[in-house]
Amino acid sequence: PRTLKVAAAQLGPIHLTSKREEVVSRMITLLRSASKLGAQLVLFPETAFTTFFPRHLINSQEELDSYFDSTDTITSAPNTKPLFDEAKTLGIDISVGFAERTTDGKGYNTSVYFSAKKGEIIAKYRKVHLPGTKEPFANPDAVNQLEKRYFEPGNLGFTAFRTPDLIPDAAKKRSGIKEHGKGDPIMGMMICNDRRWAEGWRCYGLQGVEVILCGYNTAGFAPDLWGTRKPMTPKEAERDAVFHHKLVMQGNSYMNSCFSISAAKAGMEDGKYDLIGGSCITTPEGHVIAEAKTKDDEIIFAEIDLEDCRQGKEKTFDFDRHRRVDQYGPITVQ
Ligand code: CDT
Repeated sequence: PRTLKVAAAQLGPIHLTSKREEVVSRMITLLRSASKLGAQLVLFPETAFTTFFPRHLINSQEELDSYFDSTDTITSAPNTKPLFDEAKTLGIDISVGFAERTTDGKGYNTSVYFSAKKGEIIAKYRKVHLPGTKEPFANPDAVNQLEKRYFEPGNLGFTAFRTPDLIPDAAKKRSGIKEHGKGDPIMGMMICNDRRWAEGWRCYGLQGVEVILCGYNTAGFAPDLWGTRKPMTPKEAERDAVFHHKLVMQGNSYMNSCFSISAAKAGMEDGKYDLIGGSCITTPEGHVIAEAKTKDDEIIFAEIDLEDCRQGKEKTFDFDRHRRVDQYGPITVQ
């Protein structure tokens, strides 16, 4: 077996007024709980260090900038470094989302993968599918999602990467996945809304992905944003939002024969904006094997065997034998 102990670190609400130090200290507490379970990899949510600020119209550049970080300094800045230091100390790889500001002033909704053994970021992903609008809705009670205002669409593609140092060499030799080389895990990151789009999953699937990592902030009730067949109460809408979250994680894991780990920022942020929970771990057969019980800080943990990806990759979804690309042209035409 190629066994991996993995966890999603769900975060409860973070507010506009929350202090970074407090958030990072909560994240470190979660990391320590995961460590006690033996976790080798912990996934944190989208924009994990702050409230989900794109719901607000922020006109002050200074305030807006306070929600952004640079990839160059995320592991060394005083208010984020302690998380990466702790990961290194505990020997746990982490993947974490944050709003990224580049040196030329562009904004991206980004997540990085930090290797504990290497002590550095080894992969970066920028969210491709940015939901919502550029301008706020006229309805003052609407929940806005101004990601198109604050972020550029991601430009790094869906690039799978190998994570070194997680699987013992002996187990790797027995892996037998010829086309995937030595047997180090093949991972891919996506962020929130991306999980609803089959195309990103398939791009990863085609690279032999074994574990998808997806952090999210998903509004439980946002009738101006969500398309629903009939009006729903906030409770019904939230139930539906959790259903659709799990539906896409389970369905796409199955169709691409991979595990998936999803981590929510959950609960009532900024006084009145409720985010769903539902962080979970799914198998290549599409089953949920671990799931959040709360909408607060919580570790969702599972021991997985990457060899379980083989059944699907070599049979039902053996792409080399069964895909029919000559029929798929419309997918990439505007
Ligand atoms: N953060 C994020 O991408 N949230 C979206 C909300 C949907 S807006 C229509 C999501 O897909 O969960």
